Amino acid sequence: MSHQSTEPPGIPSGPRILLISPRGPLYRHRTGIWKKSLRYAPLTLTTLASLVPPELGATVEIVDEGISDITPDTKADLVGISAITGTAPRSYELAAEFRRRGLPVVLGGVHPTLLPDEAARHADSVVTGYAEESWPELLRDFVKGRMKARYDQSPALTLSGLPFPRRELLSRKHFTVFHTIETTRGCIHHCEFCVVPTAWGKPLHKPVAEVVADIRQMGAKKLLFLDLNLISSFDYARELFTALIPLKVRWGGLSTTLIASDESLLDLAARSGCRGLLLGFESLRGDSLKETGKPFNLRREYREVVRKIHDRGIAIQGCFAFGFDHDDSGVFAETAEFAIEAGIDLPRFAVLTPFPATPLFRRLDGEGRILTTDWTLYDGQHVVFEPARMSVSELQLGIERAWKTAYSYRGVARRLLSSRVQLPLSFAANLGYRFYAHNLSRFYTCREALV
Ligand code: B12
Ligand code: SF4
Repeated sequence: MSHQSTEPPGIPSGPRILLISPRGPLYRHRTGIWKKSLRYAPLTLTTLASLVPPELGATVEIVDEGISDITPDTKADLVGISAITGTAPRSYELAAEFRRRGLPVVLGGVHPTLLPDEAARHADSVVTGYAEESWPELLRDFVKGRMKARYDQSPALTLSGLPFPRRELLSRKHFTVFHTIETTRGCIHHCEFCVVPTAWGKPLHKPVAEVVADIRQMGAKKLLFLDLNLISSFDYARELFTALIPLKVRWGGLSTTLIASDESLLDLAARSGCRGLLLGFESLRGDSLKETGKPFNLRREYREVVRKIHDRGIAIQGCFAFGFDHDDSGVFAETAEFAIEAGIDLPRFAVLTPFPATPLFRRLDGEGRILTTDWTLYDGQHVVFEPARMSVSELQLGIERAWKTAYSYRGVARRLLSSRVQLPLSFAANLGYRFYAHNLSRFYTCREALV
C-alpha cells in the first residue's frame, strides 16, 4: 500500500491535500509491464509534499497509481495531480471525477507546462514549470479562499535552501532504488525532440553542500540521480563528484556521451562511486543525429565511448530512438546488432516521440504528419506521426523486433559477456527488460487505428 499520510504532531488540523501521480498503461499497477527490478522512486510527489508550508498544519496523502490504486472514497480538501504527456488523459479523467465530487483540482508537471491552456480546461488551477515557489504560494492562497487559476515558475527561482523531499511518504518495498535525488534541472543542449529545453530552459543547480547533506541524512549507500543531464556543467559535475568521494556511495545517473570526451571527469565519476550511466545515443546515423540537433553524438565514437566507460567498471543503459527522417527499414537490425556487439548492458529503444510544444512537434505538425493527439499514445513506444521512409506499422513492429533481438537470451548473454561490469545488478535489470520487450505488443491496441 503506498497511500501514505501524515499530520505533524501538535499542529491543529489544516487542509487535507491529496497528491496523485496517475498511471500510464505501461506503468499501471498490476497490469503494467514495468517490473520492480526497473523501478526507482520518483521525486515529484515527495518534493511537492515537502513544500507544503508547515504553518498550514496540512495533512498530505500521496498516491502513485503506478504502484497502487486510488480508493473511490479518498477524502481531501484539495487534489494536486502531476501529469506527463502519456498520463495527461488519465489526469483529466481523475480531475473530472474529483471536481464532480466538489473537490478543487490543481494540475502541474511537464504536460501542463507544455500545454497550460489545455490543462486549464480540466482544473481549477494550473501550475507551470518548477513549483518550489509557486506551490507554497498557491496553498497559502487556497487556505485564504483566493486560489488563482494559474501560477507560473518565477524567473528568479533558485534551488538553494529547499527542504529535503519527504521520501518517508513512499514505501520502499515497491522500488529497486529507493534513494533518488536531483541536483540539476534543465539542459544546455537543444535536441529537437526533447521536452527539457522547451519546458524548463536553462539549467539550475542545487548547492553541492545541500546535495551532500541530503545524502547523509537519508543514509543512502546506493543512489540514483534523476537529473536529465548530470554533466550539463562540467564544473558543477566535477564539484559534485569530488564531494561524493568521502560518502562512499554507489550511484547511477543520466549523462550525455560527452562524458567520455573528458577522461579526468570520467575518472572522477568512477572514483565517486558511479556504477551506471544512462546515455542517449539516439541513432547510429550521422544524418539523423544532425537532423535531431545532437551533433555531439557521432557514431565513430560510440564503441570508444562504451569502452572508456566499461574500463572504469561503469555499466551503460544506452537509449536509441527510431523514426528519424533518415531512418529506413534497415535501422532496427543494425541498431540492435550494434547494441549486442558493443556490449551495451541495458539497451533501450524508443519511438521518436513529438511531445507537444517541442520543436519536433511543431515541425511535424507544420508538415501535416501528426497522426493523433491521443496523448495516451505519447509514451515513447507508439508511433504517433507519419514516418518519412517507412510505414507506421514497419516502424511500430521494427521497434518491437529491436527490443526482442537485444533481449533474446542469446542477445543478453552476448552483451553481458562482452561488458562484464556490474553483472548481478545488470542481470536482474536485463530480466526486467526482457519481460518488458516480450509484453510490449500487448499494448499495441491502437496499431490498426493508426496504420
Ligand atoms: C521518475 C520518472 C519516471 C517514472 C515515473 C513517471 C511519473 N509519472 O512521474 C517512470 C519510470 C514510470 C517514467 C516513465 C516514463 N517517462 Co519519465 N521521468 C521520470 C523522471 C526521470 C523523474 C521525475 C521526477 O521525479 N522529477 C523530479 C521532480 C521534483 O520534478 P517534476 O516531476 O518535474 O516536478 C516538479 C514540477 O514539474 C512541478 N510539478 C510536477 N507535478 C506537479 C503537480 C502539481 C499539482 C504541482 C503544483 C506541481 C507539479 O513541481 C515539481 C517541483 O518543482 C523525469 C525526468 C525529470 N528529471 O524530471 C522523466 C520524465 C517525466 N519522463 C518522461 C518520459 C518521456 C517517460 C516515458 C515516456 C519514457 C519511456 N519511453 O518509457 C515513460 C512514460 C510513462 C507513461 N506514459 O506512463 C519525460 C516526460 C515528457 C512528457 N512530455 O511527457 C520526462 C520529463 C523525461 C524526459 N525525457 O524529458 N518516468
Ligand atoms: S542532451 Fe538530453 S536532456 Fe539535453 S536537450 Fe538533449 S535529450 Fe534533452
